[in-house]
Amino acid sequence: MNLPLMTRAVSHGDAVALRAETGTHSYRDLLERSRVLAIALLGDRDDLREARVALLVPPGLEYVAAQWGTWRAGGVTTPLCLSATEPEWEYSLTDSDAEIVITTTELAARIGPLCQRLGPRMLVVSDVTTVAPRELPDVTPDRRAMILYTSGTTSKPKGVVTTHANIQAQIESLVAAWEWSATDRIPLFLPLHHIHGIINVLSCGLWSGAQIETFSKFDAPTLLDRVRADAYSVFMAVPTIYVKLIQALQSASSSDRDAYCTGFGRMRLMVSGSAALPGSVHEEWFQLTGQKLLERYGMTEIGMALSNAYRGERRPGAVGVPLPGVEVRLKSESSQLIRSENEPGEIQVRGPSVFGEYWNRPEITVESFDDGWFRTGDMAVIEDGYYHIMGRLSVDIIKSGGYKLSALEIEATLLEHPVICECAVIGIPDDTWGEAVAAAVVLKDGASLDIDSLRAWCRERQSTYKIPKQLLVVDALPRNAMGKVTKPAVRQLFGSP
Ligand code: MLC
Ligand code: AMP
Repeated sequence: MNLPLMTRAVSHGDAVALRAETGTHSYRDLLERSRVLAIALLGDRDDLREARVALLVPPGLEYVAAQWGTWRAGGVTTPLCLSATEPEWEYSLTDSDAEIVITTTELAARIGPLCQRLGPRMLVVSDVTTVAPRELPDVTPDRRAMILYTSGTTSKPKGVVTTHANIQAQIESLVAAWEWSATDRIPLFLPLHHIHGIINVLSCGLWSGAQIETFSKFDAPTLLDRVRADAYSVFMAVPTIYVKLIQALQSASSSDRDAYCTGFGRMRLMVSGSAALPGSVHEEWFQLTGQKLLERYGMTEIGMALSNAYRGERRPGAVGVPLPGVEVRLKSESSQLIRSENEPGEIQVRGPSVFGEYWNRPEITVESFDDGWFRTGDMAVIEDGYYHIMGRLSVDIIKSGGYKLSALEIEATLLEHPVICECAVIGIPDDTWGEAVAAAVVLKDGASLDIDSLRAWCRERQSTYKIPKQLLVVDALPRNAMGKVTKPAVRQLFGSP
């Protein structure tokens, strides 16, 4: 066993790794279950040699067994969104050319027909109980480990490929900066097809020998009861979750609120990231709980890059300084290196945690790097030594509830609607979601469309967070002299700045 995540698990032994409604599981359990699954995945092969293995498994023992089992067998995990629609799963399975789909008894009925149609073998975790012992392959750090799908400035999501070495660098940087230890206890309610849940919570926790309590989804009342019981020392969430928790605290009785806030106040670290944390939320959280949220900045392609200080200043509205092992620079629009404060530029990142390629997209990969530095597409400025995120270079990227969405992908779906002939999708500011999806559409002659019927139609095709929350039917979309839709003018149609 040569992957550090697993060799470290050996030393954590009988310590509790996972806690769930169904019981607790030690590090030894994770190793045993992943060993058995690795052997089942291998069948008569000696090494999966980077075959893609899609995971459709809820958070918990079976997820870790599937992830570690794939890695130990030499495969590449492609975690799928549990709430995605069939067309979205089909896209990920086809694009990654998945050979195997690991799932659970409950989810097998939903993904089974797709596997039959597309060809990958389906493996139900609980069906694998005993296997004949055998050697597992040597998996070197330079090998591909994971493909995460991320939306961007192309219509369809791209697969971000990280190696075991990238993942290790991402973990080690955060473990050092935020002082993770085996005494930590953290809740995991974020989805496990994105880096925030997979690396920052699950992998950092397991690397450190900590205890992770898994939930099938975010549910404020359940979580608050556990916080009141002092179940956690560390907490990580997207801004939307802090907004929802503030709403829940405000509607609780004053004695319950005091007990929950005391629980939050006793944690050693609370982190926010994946989207901008409004200063007002930072302040309100501090007033309620006495906790200064630590905001950090990251991206699927690079892991985490910038962070406020664990032991120093946590400045509202800022994302701090480069994390250990990460190099960050700003480049101006005219491609000049920015060397002074208060001058905005694009964030570019270099280091061992940065991914190497988009899956099967060599040209986009090349375009995404500037002399070895990854071009994030995010603009920032340094003020008094701390980076501040100013926004994104592309108007076509929307961040909603911490999910990155492509306006172009949503537009492509809307154009399949029988009465829509033109459309423009933008993100508009939203107090809960950060940004909400809004669509301006031109309809076919004599047709009509309302938001509820559009949402119902979209539900068959796209995950809920991609579905427009606002709809505006217009006679024509605003266009420039070249005939291109002008998104700033579309924003004005929605009364958005
Ligand atoms: C859900 N709803 C939305 C929405 N998402 N409405 C508008 N905008 C959105 N984005 C609606 C649903 O349609 C539904 O409405 C209702 O809200 C409840 O849906 P839900 O799915 O049950 O919501 P909930 O479980 O409360 O989800 C909220 C959330 C979730 C914040 C827990 O969005 C989440 O887990 N976000 C985190 C995503 C994440 O991990 N991102 C990290 C990416 S990595 P109705 O009408 O049907 O009731 C990354 C790098 C980095 O960014 O730096 O970390
Ligand atoms: P994803 O592609 O889903 O990994 O999302 C990464 C993007 O989330 C980044 O490129 C940023 O635009 C955004 N992001 C992450 N953290 C922050 C933050 N603290 N503040 C503002 N934006 C953030």
